[in-house]
Amino acid sequence: MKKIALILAMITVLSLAALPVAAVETGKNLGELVQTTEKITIDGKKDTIYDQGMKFDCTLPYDAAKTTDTTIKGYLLWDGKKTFYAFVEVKDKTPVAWTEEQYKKSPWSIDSIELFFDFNNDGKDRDQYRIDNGGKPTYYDSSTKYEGLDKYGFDAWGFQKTSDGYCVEFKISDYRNQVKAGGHVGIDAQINDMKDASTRIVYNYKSSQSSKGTVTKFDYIVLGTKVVTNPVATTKAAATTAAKAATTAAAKTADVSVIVAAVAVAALAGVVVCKKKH
Ligand SMILES: [Ca+2]
Ligand SMILES: [Ca+2]
Repeated sequence: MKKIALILAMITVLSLAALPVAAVETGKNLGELVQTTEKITIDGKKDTIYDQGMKFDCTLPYDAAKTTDTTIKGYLLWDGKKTFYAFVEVKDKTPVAWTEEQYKKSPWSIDSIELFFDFNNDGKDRDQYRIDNGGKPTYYDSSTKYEGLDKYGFDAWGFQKTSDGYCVEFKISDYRNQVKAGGHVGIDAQINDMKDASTRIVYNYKSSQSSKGTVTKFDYIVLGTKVVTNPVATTKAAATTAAKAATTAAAKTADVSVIVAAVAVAALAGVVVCKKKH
């Protein structure tokens, strides 16, 4: 019996050794990222399609002793080829004025949002994209880049101030490693929330790995094949036409069921019109 157990153990070891070496990966699967071919305008305003994208937050304090009530709502999509779109709405109760001096010296010490990508999720290279509350983009690898950002995949950026904060929008492409459906991309996000010109509070994406910008701890998204599109808008004119046609049909037949249907259609049209006005 002992011999049989030993042989079985040896077979197990041999079959494990024969398995292909899995690619080195970090983090936890955050789910599939949906794709879209809808036109997205990079202007700091939220395109409707973002509602169907992956949502992300920044609710993990980098330093538990330093907390903030600044919050974000983030949305992420990709185009099925090579480009990622992100829109982030920031509610910042402590806006600190943008200055050229700070921008040149320490652009992370300005109210701003950062996105981190590891395009092939190998835990080696980290791409860090930032848009600040002056609407200025910067990129960081081992030093801050202010110009020629498209060389680092930062294709376009958008910004707008709002009554209670600001919004930023990123268009980022896979300049470093080619991405494709089914591929894994490591991600993180960060708020730099200034309380005054020199006090910075940092929050990161609340992920299980708590990477806080450390590439080896990024969680990852799976680039999905599901395509999302904007819902087809029902126009007021179309609804009115449908209601009229139904009413005419009802008048001709004097059929009670058709009249009921016509009333229902008219009511529906009213609902549609009300919804459109919101
Ligand atoms: Ca937009
Ligand atoms: Ca602030």
